[in-house]
Amino acid sequence: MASAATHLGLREATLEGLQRTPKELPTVWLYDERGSQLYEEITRLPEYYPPRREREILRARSPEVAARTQARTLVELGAGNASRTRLLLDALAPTLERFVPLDVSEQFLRSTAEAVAAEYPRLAVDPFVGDFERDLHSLPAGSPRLIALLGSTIGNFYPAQRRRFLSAVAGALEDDDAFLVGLDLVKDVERLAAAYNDGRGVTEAFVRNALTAVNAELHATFDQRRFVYTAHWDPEHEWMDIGFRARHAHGVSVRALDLELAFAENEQLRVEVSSKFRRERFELEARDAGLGVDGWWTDEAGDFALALMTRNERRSTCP
Ligand code: AVI
Repeated sequence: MASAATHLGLREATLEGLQRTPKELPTVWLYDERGSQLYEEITRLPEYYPPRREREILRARSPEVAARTQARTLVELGAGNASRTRLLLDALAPTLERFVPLDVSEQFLRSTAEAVAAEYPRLAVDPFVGDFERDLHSLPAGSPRLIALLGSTIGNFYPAQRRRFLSAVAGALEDDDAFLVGLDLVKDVERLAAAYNDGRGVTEAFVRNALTAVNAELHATFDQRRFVYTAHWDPEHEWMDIGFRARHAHGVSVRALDLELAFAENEQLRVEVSSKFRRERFELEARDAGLGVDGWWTDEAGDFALALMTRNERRSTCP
């Protein structure tokens, strides 16, 4: 199993994030083992529609994706339990030789890899522990490759980060490779708010787990009772803004970072943003990054989209 040296990077990013306005924790704190389990639970919540919508599109369109890409290698970034990936694996069966799930959670990744290997005995399954923002350049060869980032995970990047990421993908793609991305689309605010404020409080538990993880790993003193969970729609940025606000003024120490934080009453602590997309704007962003959108499919309700991209230069030969 390959491994990425993300630890030092995460400390630096945490130090930097907590000194920003608003204060912020890097999203990666959400995905320790417990966080990954809670996220799986979120994907089954009635309010959290994206996985069902994406599955609907994959069910209908995977054969077309397979016909267009003829992929020998499928790389799934942020694979989780690869639940929707199986639709791609089935459709790609005639050409596919290798599946490379990549995730930051090693234990979770190991069980995903074992499950897929047992279900698809003809497939080489090579899990890769890593952070796809940093490790794109070290992905295994084996063109034509299909690199997939499902679940609208790209929505958790800030716009500048997303531009860098899309440029890095364009740089990592060989001529025959393709990139498939899942995108949650802008929609009715009530449905968006409900998706991140579920009735059972699973999303809140998922986001609170980031505080527990930082307390454990960085010897911090975040007190859950002093923070109220919040997830609201930001119409200017078209993202859900997810995290906490401090119930009252208080201090938090992050001993491993030698950091003393002062929270004012109602001050925000952001843990993630979840951007929602519009087709035209996304296509422009992709083009600027060096990627051409060759396929765009939505579910019947128009809630979610899958975009299939190749490097810009190839577009003239691939109408
Ligand atoms: C992983 N990512 C796409 C999820 C989202 O919808 O932004 C993470 C999530 N956060 C709260 N609920 C789900």
